[in-house]
Amino acid sequence: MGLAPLQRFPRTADVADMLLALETDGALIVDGMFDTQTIEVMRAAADARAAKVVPGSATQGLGDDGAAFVGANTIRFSSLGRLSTAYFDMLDNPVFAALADAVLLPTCGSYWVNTGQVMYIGPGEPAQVLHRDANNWWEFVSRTWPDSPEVTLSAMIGLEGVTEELGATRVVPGSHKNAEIQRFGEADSVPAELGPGDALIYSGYVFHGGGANRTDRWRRAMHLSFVAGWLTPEESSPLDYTTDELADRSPRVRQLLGHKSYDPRPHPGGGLWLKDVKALEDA
Ligand SMILES: O=C(O)CCC(=O)C(=O)O
Repeated sequence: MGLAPLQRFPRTADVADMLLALETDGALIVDGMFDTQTIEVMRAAADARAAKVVPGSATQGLGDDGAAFVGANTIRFSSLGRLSTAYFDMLDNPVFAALADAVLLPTCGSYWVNTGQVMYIGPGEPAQVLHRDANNWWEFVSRTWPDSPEVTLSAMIGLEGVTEELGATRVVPGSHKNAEIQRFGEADSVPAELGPGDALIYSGYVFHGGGANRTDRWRRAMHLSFVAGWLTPEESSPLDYTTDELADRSPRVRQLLGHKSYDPRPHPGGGLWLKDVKALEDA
């Protein structure tokens, strides 16, 4: 008997029900989380940039292993707000905000963008190794596992219809609770098929990975993730924009892109990411 698919919710569903699915399975799908127009604009901008990116040119900064992780026939790039303001609208998405607040704010005063990254998987690309995103912060996870609190929350967003055959992200339901740091195989996983604007939301501890692309087309999707404000994000997004360029953006977008300082409250500790010993917004 096959594994049950991930639970799906409309974007209007009760956030408490979505959080229950995240707690149970480590992942869920929100149908229509992003509106069609935003996705179309983002996809057009991503397509234009993708045409100039050499497949396989990304690395995770870890030599051969890093290159294999990101894929030899996969196109990846970030700095998405430089391509389209649709990216800023995506950062302000109210459903993702509600989920991220509930999951991350118990362990931090605020969180910021970990990475906003286009991930176009090319024809014939094999499946990516199943992994946990939170292992980016291994020094923390290895010292706290299996009681590690969530420090990161991710979304994989369809920029078009993404089927299993096209390389839908594969998720091992329930693996965020696996006390052993254990490897899983494809047979343990289910594909997170997405329509345009649907989002797979997943825990930093759930095993997942890009699926094999068994078609002759590119899989067009993008990843957006947040990380606790006291951890270093994967991408240096704050360097992409000047403070002036973000002046008209919402306080949330400025915070997410590192143009506000980190206030630990209600947790103890001092401010971080300051300038002249003052909050950036007051400096
Ligand atoms: O492309 C995908 O579906 C997943 C990619 C991923 O999980 C990653 O690179 O960390």
